[in-house]
Amino acid sequence: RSPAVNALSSEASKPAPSTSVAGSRLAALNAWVAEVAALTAPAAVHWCDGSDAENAALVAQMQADGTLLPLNPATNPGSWLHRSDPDDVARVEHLTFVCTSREEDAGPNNHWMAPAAAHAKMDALFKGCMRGRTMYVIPYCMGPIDSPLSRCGVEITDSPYVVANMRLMTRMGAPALARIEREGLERAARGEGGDTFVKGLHSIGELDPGRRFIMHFPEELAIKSYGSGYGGNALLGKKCHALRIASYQARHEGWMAEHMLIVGIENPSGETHYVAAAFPSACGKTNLAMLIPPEGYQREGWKVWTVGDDICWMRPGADGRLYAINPEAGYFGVAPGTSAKSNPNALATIDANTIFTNVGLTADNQPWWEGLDNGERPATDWRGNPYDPDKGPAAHPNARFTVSAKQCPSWSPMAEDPQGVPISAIVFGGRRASLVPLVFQARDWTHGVLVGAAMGSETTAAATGAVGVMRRDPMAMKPFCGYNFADYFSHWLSFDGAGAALPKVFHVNWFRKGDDGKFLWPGFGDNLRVLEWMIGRVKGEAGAVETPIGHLPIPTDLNLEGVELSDEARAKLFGFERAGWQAEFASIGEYLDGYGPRMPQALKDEQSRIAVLLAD
Ligand code: GTP
Ligand code: SPV
Ligand code: MN
Repeated sequence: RSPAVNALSSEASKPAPSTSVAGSRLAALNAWVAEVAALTAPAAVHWCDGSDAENAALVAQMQADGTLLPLNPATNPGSWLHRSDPDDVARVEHLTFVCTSREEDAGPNNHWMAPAAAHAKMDALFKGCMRGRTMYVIPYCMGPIDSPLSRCGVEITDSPYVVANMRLMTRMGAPALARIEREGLERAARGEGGDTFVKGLHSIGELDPGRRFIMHFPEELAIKSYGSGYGGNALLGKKCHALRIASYQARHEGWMAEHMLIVGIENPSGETHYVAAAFPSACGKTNLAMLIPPEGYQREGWKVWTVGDDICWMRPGADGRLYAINPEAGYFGVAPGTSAKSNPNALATIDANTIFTNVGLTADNQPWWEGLDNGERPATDWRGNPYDPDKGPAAHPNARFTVSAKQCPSWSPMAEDPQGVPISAIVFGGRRASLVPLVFQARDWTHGVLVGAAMGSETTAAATGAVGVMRRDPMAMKPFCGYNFADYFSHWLSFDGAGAALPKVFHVNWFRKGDDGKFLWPGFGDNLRVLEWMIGRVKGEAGAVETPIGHLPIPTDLNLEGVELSDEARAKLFGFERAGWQAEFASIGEYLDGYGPRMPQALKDEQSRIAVLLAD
C-alpha cells in the first residue's frame, strides 16, 4: 500500500496548503524518498514547500496534539513552547558516530562504526518506524540561495517540530528544491555520478536513549539520526550537515566549515572589520555576535553587525583573503542567561515568532529562564510541573530559542551576500577559570593553528554528561569535525601559502575567575574593548608585549575607560604565568602525540619551539 502524498489535511486541524509540490524533477531524489518510504512505512508523505500556509497548518496540528503550547499573545505574539522528552534535552556525543570506510579517517576524535554495520543498525531501527505518521521531505539550502559557497540537503523526518525549526534555521522549501534540481540535472547532464545534496534521514523513533544514534556517512554525503527530537541531533542541516559532513567536503574542496560566529565591527569612520570566532558550545558565540557596544563606544559611533552566531563556511577569494558565509538563516540559541543586560539584541530578536524549547512559564504564559531578570516569576518548570526551586531550575540549562536571524536588530544584510564577507581576524576561546589570560595574539598562521588545536574548555549543558570538566576542544570542533583531527589541522595549515592574505589569529578567555570564584572580566558588551584591540593589531596600530605564548596587551593597550578591575583582575587577565604554561604545553604535547604520525610535523615543531621558550 503506497502512502497518501501531501495529505497534511488528514491530520491538521486546518486545510492543507494546495501549493505543495509532490515529488521533484530529480529522479535520484524521488527514488531516495520512495526507498525511505518503503522502509519506514509512513501513513502519508508531505513534500515541504516552506510556505506560510504550510507552516500554519503544521503549527495548528502541533497545537492540537500538545507538541506546541501557545505563549501569551500579548507579550510573545506568534511564539510557542515545546517541552521535549526529559531524557532528550541536549546533543549526545557518546551516541554520535562518523562512519568512514577506514576507521583512521574518522580519527580518535570521533566514535566510529563501519558504514555497512552502521547502515544495518540504523535501517533496523527505521524499519516501519513512521507507521501512522506523516513523513516530511524538507529540501533546504545552507547559505544564501544564490551563493556559490552554499550547499543543499534534503532532510526526511517524521517530526513536524523539526520541520518548523528547519524552516527558521535554513532556507527551506521551494527555492531550495529548485536549486537542488538545477544542480542535480546539470550534474547528470555532465554524465557525473553521485548526488549534489546531502541526504538526511531522521525519526524521533520512541525517544528512547537506548535506541538513539546520530550516524554520519561523509563519503556518501548521508546522515541517519534516530531517537531524538533535540536540536543538534535532529535539525540535520545544522551540526550534522553544516559541520560534520561539510568539514569533510570542505577538506576535499579547499574550503573550511567551522563552529564560528561571524560579526562585523564598524568603527566611527564607517570601516567594518569582520571577525570569526570559535568558542565551544554554550561559551558565548551568540552573545559576541550580537554584542551591544558600551555607552562610550556608542557615543563615538561604533556599530556591531551580526552575520552568524554558530557556523561559518570560509574559502579563499581572488585577493587571498578568506571570505565567509553563515550557512544558517536562524538562531538556535541558549535561553538561560539571556537578559536585557547581557544580550538585549537577543531579547529583542525573540520577542515574537519564536519557538522556545524547555523554558519555564510564568502564571500568564510568558517564557521564563534563569538570568532573565525581567521582574517576572516562574510558575511552571520546563517539564510542566509547578516550579519548586528545591527541584532544580525552572528552565533546563540547555533550554533554547529558535528564531529567524532577520529579527535581530543587529542583523547584517551582508548575511545575504553570495560572496560572503572578508575575515580580518579569527578568534579562538574557551571557558578557562585559571591560567589563560583575557587575550593574546598568535605570532603567525602556524602558531595560530596550534592555538586553535590546543584549545581547552570546561564542558557545558549543551551536551549530555558532566558539566565543568576541562577537555581539549580544538577549534571548538571536538564534537563536530567529520574526520581525523590530524588531517583537519593539516588542512588548516595548508591555507598558508603564496598569495594568501590570511586573518590574524587570537585567543580570548571571558571566563577567568578570581579567588572568590567570580568572573574577573565583565564580558558581554565590554568584549568590544578586546575586539577593538584586535582590529588595532590587524591594522598595525595597537601595542603588545611578546611572550612565549604570543603577543599580550598590557592594560593600557586596551580602552578600559569605565571598567573597574581589581589588582587581582589586572594581574590575572593580563598576566603570563610561566609555570602554569609549562604544564599546559606539556599536556598539549601529549595531546598532539595521541594522534600518532598522522599529526602534522609543523604543528609538533611549533609546540616544541614554544615549550623550549617556556623552559628558559
Ligand atoms: P551554542 O549555541 O551552544 O553553540 O552556544 P554559544 O557559544 O552561542 O553561547 P552563548 O552566547 O549562548 O552563551 C552561553 C552562556 O554563556 C550564556 O549563559 C551566556 O550568558 C554566557 N556568556 C556569554 N558571553 C559571556 C561573557 O562574555 N561573559 C560571561 N561571564 N558569560 C558569558
Ligand atoms: C551547540 O551545542 O553547539 C549548539 C546547539 O549550537 S546544537 O544545535 O544542539 O548543536
Ligand atoms: Mn553551537
